[in-house]
Amino acid sequence: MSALNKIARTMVSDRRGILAADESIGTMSARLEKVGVEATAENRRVYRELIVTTPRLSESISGIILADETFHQKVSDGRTFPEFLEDIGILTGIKVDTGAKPLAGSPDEKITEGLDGLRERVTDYVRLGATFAKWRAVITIGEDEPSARAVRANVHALARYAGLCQEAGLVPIVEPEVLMDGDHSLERCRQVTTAVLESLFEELDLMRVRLDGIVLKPNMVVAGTGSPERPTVDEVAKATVETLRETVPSSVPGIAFLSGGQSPELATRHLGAMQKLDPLPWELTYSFGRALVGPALEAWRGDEANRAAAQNALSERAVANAAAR
Ligand code: 5MM
Repeated sequence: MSALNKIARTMVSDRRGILAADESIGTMSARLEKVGVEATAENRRVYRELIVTTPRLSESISGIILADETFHQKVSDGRTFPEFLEDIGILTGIKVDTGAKPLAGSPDEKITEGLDGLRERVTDYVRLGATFAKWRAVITIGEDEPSARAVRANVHALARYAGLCQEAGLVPIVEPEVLMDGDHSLERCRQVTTAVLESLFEELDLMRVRLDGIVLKPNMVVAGTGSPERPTVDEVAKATVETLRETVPSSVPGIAFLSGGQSPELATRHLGAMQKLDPLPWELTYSFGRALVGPALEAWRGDEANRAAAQNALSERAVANAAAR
């Protein structure tokens, strides 16, 4: 077993999942302000410390994805976040993309940037304790979207990123997110997700990315948030697993879903229903952001007196997702 494959397997096995705590400064600041907390670097640090010090977190969480700011910050006892995570048995991941920007020629679509200087940056992150990385591409569904341009540009960037990570010894989480925004049907989401994943695996192959050393982080196949369609949990589970069976080679060790704006409970129910659709050639787990930490942030609201309640809210989601697996 290669070192990359070993890390990837650790990330997705033992019923554990990956916590996405890598909100960019802008996103994290907006989320803090929404719950009445001033958006300072120190408050972002305090909030992230609350998350990582949740009791028994490592029983259900295998890895935590950090943003660059948090990666270089320290917990109260002076250890860096990567040092602290290593001590409690959780792998450190790092978000290495620099965000989704408007795509030239398609102003309503996005291309994720961050390839310039990436070889040097990933080398530094490895030296400071990272074992895996994350890059998120965003694909929009609309009347004329996604364009072939947007899909090709994004899967190309994902594959280049994945290759550079593997070269440095980091497992790349490859995240092509087909957004839930819009009034499209579940069937349309399925078609777009299929096309994006087919294109992604062609590009990963072209760039000589070792599939046994990645973790795929896709969207679930759902109807758009503005669609009148309300698919059942079983319908979403079936459409998602069928789409993945058609497109994801069995050499990929694990698939860790994003939640994409689903409620925490619904995301967990979808994950649970998929486990029953045997045989699954890969581990199916989660790498939720909002669906894991949303209730904790609401409970905390910046008040130290709410610390235990917030950590309980996170534990509850983590344990529920472990049980769903
Ligand atoms: C935690 O949010 C991540 C970073 O987003 P920004 O760079 O926009 O702040 C995000 O990439 C996240 O890891 C995934 O989208 C999954 O999160 P959800 O909330 O969809 O499960």
